[in-house]
Amino acid sequence: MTATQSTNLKIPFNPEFCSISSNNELISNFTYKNTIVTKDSNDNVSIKPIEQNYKFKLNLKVPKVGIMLVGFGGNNGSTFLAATLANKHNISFYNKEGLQQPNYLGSMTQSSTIKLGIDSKGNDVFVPFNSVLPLVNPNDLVVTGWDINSANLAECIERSQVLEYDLQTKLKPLMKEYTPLKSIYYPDFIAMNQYDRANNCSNEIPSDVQTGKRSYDINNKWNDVEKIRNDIRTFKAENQLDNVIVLWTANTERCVPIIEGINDTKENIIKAIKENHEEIAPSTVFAAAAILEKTPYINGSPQNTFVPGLVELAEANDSLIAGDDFKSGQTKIKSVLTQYLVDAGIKPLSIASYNHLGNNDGLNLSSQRQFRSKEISKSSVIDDCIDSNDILYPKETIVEGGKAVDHCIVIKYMKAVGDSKVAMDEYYSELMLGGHNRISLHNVCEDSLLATPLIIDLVIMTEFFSRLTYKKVDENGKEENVDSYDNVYPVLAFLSYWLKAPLTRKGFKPINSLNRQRQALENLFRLLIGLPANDELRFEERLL
Ligand code: NAI
Ligand code: DG6
Repeated sequence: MTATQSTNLKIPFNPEFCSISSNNELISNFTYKNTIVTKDSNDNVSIKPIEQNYKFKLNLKVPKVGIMLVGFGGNNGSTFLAATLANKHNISFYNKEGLQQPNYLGSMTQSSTIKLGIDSKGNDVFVPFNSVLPLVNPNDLVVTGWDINSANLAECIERSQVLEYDLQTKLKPLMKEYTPLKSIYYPDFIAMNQYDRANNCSNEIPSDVQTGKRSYDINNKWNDVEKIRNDIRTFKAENQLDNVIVLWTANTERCVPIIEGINDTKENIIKAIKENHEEIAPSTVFAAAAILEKTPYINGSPQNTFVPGLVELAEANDSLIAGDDFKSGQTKIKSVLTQYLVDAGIKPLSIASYNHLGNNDGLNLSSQRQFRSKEISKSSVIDDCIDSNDILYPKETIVEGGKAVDHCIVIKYMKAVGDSKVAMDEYYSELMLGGHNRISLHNVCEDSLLATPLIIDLVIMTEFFSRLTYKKVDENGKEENVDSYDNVYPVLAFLSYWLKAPLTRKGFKPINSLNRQRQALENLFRLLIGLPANDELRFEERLL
């Protein structure tokens, strides 16, 4: 089978399991197989294989997509716009090594490959990730966003000190045309050291004539939701967009307590917004507005925006959400390294993670309550790995509330290093017969250049999931819903690869291990073109 000209598929699909509908949709049949494992009180294991047939439908038409970044003028927000413009306009630039071409290194969708199969000699054949199924090209994204600070985006790239000087100079004429939309500022949620930035807020009250001090209305929160909803609708209409995605890359907020009657159900959270409850944060306002507009909302920061009431609201509105906290440098390595150690049967005893950074994110995190949000999300990333091995970590040896691994997170603000965050980690593990292994890492994470490609991937994959629908089919081939397909479940746990503390469906534990997260994405793409899940058996080589 070859890719036909009537579709925009570059890679052929397997016609045994797939077909193209008259509406240019890829229809794929797949049998999902798993095993139910039970253990009795004597630890005897029994297994029961299970199967479920599914029919997937993917709209192959790539829509025109807009992205609205909350925190547009920050290091990530401005680097995101810069990257898409530099690539779109093919802006090359000089650094001390010579002429550089724009690229999307660090973006899995743009710069990585998937194993498709083998050649006639049995050797692996890889194809670009973004060639398997039609995905939005990041160059085509229409970009805007909100910021509490009014600097235009040319000023922002200068302030953030992320990009090479020559690239900044070449981008500035394009970037000065972008000015952030007014945002919402409730001072209690981000560090007080951000107060001076807040000069672009729709909830600002005219300043005190005597002190000149700015103040903000925190008692009109439903009005704030309506303002954000209106911004989304206006952006969509003015740019004739098919889809808009809202992504929070603003300062880390403090976490909110989960309070019965306030943020525990969809009805209560709407009521709490309308009653201006003090635990309604700006990120709650943005998320609620996006969900009510049925606009996907992604949380790139660690605060617990997705309280149960907001998740319920997303479920009720069938609106996609994903979070929390971009998984960029230190944490990505941690999830890979810990998995290596534990899967090798080596027992990590302690992980000490220190960082210092000198950007505005670091300044905000120098405040205890905002640091605490980050500490929680950074701490959770080894949980599934530890849970997976009860030879190393027998459940009965972990005292209630205790931790299997001593894991500490330290973040310090050091202005001098700017966006070049320094991450130092020590992994101390137990080896055979009382031996010990100490691995020390010194990792300079150019923070925004690592995080921005993740934003690109999150947006592109969220758009992809908004085109994917499915239905169940019984063993006799009878479809669950004859006339319709369902949207994927609103909490997009498929995006866990890019997130430190993946939000999951209630009752399910998150998957943190990077390889498992990536495998899920690869296999989903494969099944949609009618290929089996990848395995590494290589019988061509290993069996005669
Ligand atoms: P930044 O401090 O440079 O940018 C944040 C921007 O948000 C600022 O321009 C600020 O004025 C704005 N802001 C604050 N409150 C706002 C509100 N209510 N509405 C609109 N704008 C608001 O920070 P950076 O480096 O861009 O990071 C952004 C977020 O992403 C932080 O929460 C950070 O913890 C998170 N993050 C960053 C990673 C990275 O590697 N850069 C990785 C993981 C998460
Ligand atoms: C200090 O850790 C600042 C943070 O915002 C991080 O830079 C960010 O969360 C990225 O962390 P990591 O662990 O994924 O590199």
